[in-house]
Amino acid sequence: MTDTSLKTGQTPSLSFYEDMHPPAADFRSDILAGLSKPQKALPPKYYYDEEGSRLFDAITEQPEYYVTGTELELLRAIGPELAALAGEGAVVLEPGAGSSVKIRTLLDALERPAAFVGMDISGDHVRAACEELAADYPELEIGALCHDFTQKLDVDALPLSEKAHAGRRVVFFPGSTIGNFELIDALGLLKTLRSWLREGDALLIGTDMRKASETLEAAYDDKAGVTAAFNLNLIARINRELDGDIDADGLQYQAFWNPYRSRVEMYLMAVRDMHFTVAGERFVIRKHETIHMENSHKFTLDTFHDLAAKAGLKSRKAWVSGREPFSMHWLEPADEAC
Ligand code: AVJ
Repeated sequence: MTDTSLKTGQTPSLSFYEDMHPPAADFRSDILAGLSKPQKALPPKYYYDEEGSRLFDAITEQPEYYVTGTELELLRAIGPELAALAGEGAVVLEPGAGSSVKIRTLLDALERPAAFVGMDISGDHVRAACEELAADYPELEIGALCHDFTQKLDVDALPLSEKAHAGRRVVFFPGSTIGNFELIDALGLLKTLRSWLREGDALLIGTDMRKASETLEAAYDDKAGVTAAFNLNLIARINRELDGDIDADGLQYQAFWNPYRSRVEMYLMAVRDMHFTVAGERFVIRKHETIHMENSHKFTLDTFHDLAAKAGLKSRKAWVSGREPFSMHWLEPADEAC
């Protein structure tokens, strides 16, 4: 993209970068707490070190993992409708700003968006991602926020231009990330996102849908073993960073569809009794005992709308992919909402 407004050699810069100093995650105490539970469990947010992020990108390229490709295809297909709903000069906010291909698809679809605000718990990550975006979208006001969901956010107070503040806010939350939260926490997160919206603003959110168990179990346990490697990478990270000696060869990855809770549950199961040490603490895992790694909830249009309604959000429009069912929702604040 050419841009005549920039002097040669000048790097396109962000309109703002603000570090809200989210509470630092404590890898050591979170892992020790998880391994000490009666049902061992590890927080999925720790998957994403450098190797973990690389492995996740590789997951999205596996033929069985339909999620990313399906969502992107759907997003492209509904672009004109999104443009009509958002109107001209919209402000897009993306919490957990990650896959730049999705945000670019949205920005390209909209009619002269006024601003983009990326937010992430990692300041370095969100700053780099937004700077890259700024290089390609010189017309757009772009801000980066180091922030997490547990922190209050006053969108009115962000240092955006008057024009941007006047545009419709579109909070973009793709990837079915909402599905990784326990339902009670998903509800809390939806309430938080709802609190950023004024009347007429919207939450554009992607949610994966219920489908055949074979399809789901294959998507979360690909033949090439990338999802298994993604899970075992967290064990390697624990061994490396917390001076652990867990024998990864004694752990077997398993994904299963739990229709009663409408979610894929991911586990590492011990194939034999194992004693191990992490950060100086001793643990035992018995043969067939599991470490719960992650959940990925799947919705129907109705179950997701019911959840959204509890958060004070009503559905204006929903789209379902023609391939594997995956949905995008345009939600607006309900009048009677909190
Ligand atoms: C984080 C929602 C994109 O649940 O589909 C994929 C995470 N874990 N394979 C999902 C994941 C294993 C993924 N998302």
